[in-house]
Amino acid sequence: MLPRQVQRLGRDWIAHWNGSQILTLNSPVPSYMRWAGHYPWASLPLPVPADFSANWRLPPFFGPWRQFQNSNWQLDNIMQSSCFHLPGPSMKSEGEEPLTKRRRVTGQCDTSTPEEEISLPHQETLCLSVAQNDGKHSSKKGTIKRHWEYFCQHSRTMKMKDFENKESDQSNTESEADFDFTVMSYNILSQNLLEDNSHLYKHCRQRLLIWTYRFPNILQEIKQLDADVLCLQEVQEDHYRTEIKSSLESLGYHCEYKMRTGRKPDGCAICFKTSKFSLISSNPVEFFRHDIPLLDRDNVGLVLLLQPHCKTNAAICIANTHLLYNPRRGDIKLTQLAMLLAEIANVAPQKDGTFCPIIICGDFNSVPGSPLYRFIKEGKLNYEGLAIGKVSGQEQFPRGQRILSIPIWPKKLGISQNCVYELKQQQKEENAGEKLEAAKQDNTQEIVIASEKSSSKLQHHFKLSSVYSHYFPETGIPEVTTCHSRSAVTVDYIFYSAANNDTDAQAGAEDSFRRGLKLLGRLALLTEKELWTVNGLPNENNSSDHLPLLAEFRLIER
Ligand code: KL2
Repeated sequence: MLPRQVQRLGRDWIAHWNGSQILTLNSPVPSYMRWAGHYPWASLPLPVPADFSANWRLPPFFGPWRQFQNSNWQLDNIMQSSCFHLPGPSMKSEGEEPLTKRRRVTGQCDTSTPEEEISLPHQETLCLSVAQNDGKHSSKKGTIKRHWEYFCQHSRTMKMKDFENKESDQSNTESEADFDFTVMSYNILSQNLLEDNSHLYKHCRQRLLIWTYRFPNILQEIKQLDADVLCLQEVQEDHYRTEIKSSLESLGYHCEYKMRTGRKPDGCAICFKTSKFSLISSNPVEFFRHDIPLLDRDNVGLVLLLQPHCKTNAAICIANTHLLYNPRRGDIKLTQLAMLLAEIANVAPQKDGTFCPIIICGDFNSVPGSPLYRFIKEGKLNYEGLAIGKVSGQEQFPRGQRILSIPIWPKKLGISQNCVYELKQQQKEENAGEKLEAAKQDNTQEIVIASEKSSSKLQHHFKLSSVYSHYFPETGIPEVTTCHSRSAVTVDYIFYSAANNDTDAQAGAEDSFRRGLKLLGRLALLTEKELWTVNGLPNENNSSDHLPLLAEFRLIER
C-alpha cells in the first residue's frame, strides 16, 4: 500500500496554473497530451486562466477521441446505444423559468432494454438552468438543454413532474399492474472536498463555489427533477444535519444517510418519496476494516430495501456508493465493490429465493469499458495479470506495474469470489450438494455446481444493465457525468436489474429475477464540449462538478 502522501502525488505533481494564459482553439498542446487517459499527470500541464469565465474561449481539448484511446473500450458499447441528441441550438437567457416537461402517452411497452433498441427514443427537452457564457463576459446566464429520452414509445403513462402539471399527474398510475418511478444519482460535491481539491475549480469564479451559493441551486435542481428516489454522494455531514435533510423532508422525502468513516466528513444518502415507498430496511456498508490492511480507506455504501406503495408483496433494493477515487488502487475499488454486492445479495433475496429488482447508483470512480465497469455489467471478471492501475480506466498509462494479487482480498473478509458473504455461499453449496446427491440417485439429471476453481475469477449474481450508454452513437462522442478543469468523463452510473426478455428465457438464462425493471426513459447527459459552453462545472446554476443522472423505470411483473 502506498502511503497517503505518495497517493496524493498525482495532483501535486501538476504545476499550479498561473492564471495568465488564455486557452484558444489553436492551442499547440493536442488533446491527447492534455487529457491522456483522462487524468493527465502523465502528460504536460496546460496553463488555463485562473478565472476561466472571465477570458472564455473554447478549450482545445474537445473531442471524442480521448476515451477511444482506452483500449478497454469496446465498440459494441457504442453500437448498443440507441440514443442520440444534439445540443439544443438555442440557449435560454436569464429570467426564463427552467422547465421540466413530461409527456403522457398510452399503450403497451415492448420488452427490450435500451441497449437492445434500434430505433431512436422519443426525446423531450428539459432545460436545466446552467450558466451560459457568451464568449465575452461571464455574467450572462443561460441554460443548456438536457433531453428526456424515452425507450418506450407506447407506455401507458409517462409520469412527468412538471411544476405546472403536478396536480394532473397525480393520476399517474399507481395501479397494481404497473409501478413507475424515477431514480436520480447525483454527486453534489461536498464543500470540504471542494476546498481540499481547489485546484480542480480554478476555472470557476470564487463566489460560485461557496456553499451558501451552491446549496440553493442544488436544492432547486433536485426539486425540479423531482425524482422519487435520490442517491446522493458527497453529502457533507454538517450540511446534511443542518439543512439538506430538512429541506428534502419538506419536499416529501424520507432520508437515510451513511457518513464515511475516518476524517472526511461526507457520505452517501438515499432519500425516497414517502408518497411512493416505505422503508423495509436500511443497511449501511463500511468499506474500512481495521483488521485488513488492504481496506484502509473510508468509503461507504448504503443499501435500502423499499416497498413500493400499492405493491404489497414487492420490494426494490436501492444501493448507493462512492468508491475510492485513487486511480492506482483498483484492488481496493474492486474489493469495495464486492463488499457492496455482498450486502445487496444479503438484502435483496425474496421468500421464493429470487432477488427483488435492484438499482445500484453511485460514483464508481471508474470509466466505461474499464475492467471494474465490465465486471459490474458482465457479472464476471478474470483479473489474472491485470495491473491494479488499470482496473478503473481513469489513467491510460498508469505508472507502476503492480498486478492484482490472487485472490484480491483475504479470506478473513468473509466474502467469496462470487461476491456473497461466505456463510451464505456455504449454505448454497450445501444445498447444491444435496441436490447433486439426489440427482445421482435418480440418475436422470446432470447438475453442474459452479465452484470456485480459479480464484482469479470474480463473479456476481446480478444481471445488471446501465441506464446510460456512455457515448452518443452517431458521433461517438462520450457522455460526461463530471467536468472540471482536470477531467471530463463518466464515473457515475445507474445500474439496474433489467426484466428478463424472451431471448434470455430461450437461451435458458438463469431466471433469478421474478420481477424486473424496464427502463422507460432517461435524462440525457451532455458532452464535454456542451458543458464548456457554460464554463464547465460547477457554474453559475449547476453547482456541483457532476451532473445529476436520472432514469424512469417500470416495475415489471412476470
Ligand atoms: O472523482 V470524484 O472527485 O468522483 O468527483 O471522487 C473523489 C474526487 C472525491 C472523493 O475522494 O474527491 C475527489 N485529485 C482529484 N480529485 C480528488 C483527489 C485528487 N487527488 N482526491 C479526492 N478527489
